Amino acid sequence: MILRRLNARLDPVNHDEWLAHIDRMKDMYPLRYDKDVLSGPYVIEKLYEVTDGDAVISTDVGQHQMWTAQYYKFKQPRQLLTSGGLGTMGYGLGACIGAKMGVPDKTVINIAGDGCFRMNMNEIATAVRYNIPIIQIVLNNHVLGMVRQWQTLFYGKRYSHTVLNDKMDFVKVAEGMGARAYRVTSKEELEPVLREAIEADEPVVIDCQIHCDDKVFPMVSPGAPIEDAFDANDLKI
Ligand SMILES: Cc1ncc(C[n+]2csc(CCOP(=O)(O)OP(=O)(O)O)c2C)c(N)n1
Ligand SMILES: [Mg+2]
Repeated sequence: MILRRLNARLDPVNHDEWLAHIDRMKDMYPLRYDKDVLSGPYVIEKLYEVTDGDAVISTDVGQHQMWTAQYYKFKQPRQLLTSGGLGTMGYGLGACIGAKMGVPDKTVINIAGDGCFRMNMNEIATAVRYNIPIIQIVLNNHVLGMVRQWQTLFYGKRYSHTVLNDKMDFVKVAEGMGARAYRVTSKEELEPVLREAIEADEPVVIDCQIHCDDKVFPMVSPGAPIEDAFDANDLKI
């Protein structure tokens, strides 16, 4: 368990001590992911790189939201628009369009999962109608990944209502609404597509195909205290 053995002797009001502690923790438990394949963390890190960390980012709710918070190193207040623990699937695209209206000179991007994008993707038509050049990235794992992760780890892999195995083609749907659209299936394809999207003066949808069993760590078991956060090493998976 990550936190329990480290928190014990910290002075609750000594901020320097806590910041040093956080640095120690980051050294001991760096965020890790498989660098060989296209993944949510890879997309977010590349996005950070090509936008110089200056984009305004909105998210929906799920694993993609956690990866965004973990891997995009936000520099300014109000640079991340997310519904946080309220968990409002479908929030991101409308927030993104609104943000772009507010800061038209900035690159404004919504990071959604495929489940969340299904909830309000019709708003791409709104962005096209008013020519609001937002970027919509869909981290498409073909599952309700956040719920699937729990079903995998705590519910014996009983995948109830979390597999989105329909024939949805987000590229065709986006093009049908008049947006420019790309599908990205490998790491190599990502960067040029991101650069084209940032240069484009029109709404863009990017469908990034990632694996259905990628997970977000660290996490906390149902009912457990935050001190019992664990990561993949604790599970030996
Ligand atoms: C309206 C609503 N329904 C259900 C949930 C529970 N929920 C939280 S995350 C999630 C999965 C989201 O799936 P997706 O958008 O594909 O994101 P992923 O976790 O795969 O990145 C669900 C169903 C919720 N937060 N809001
Ligand atoms: Mg998903």
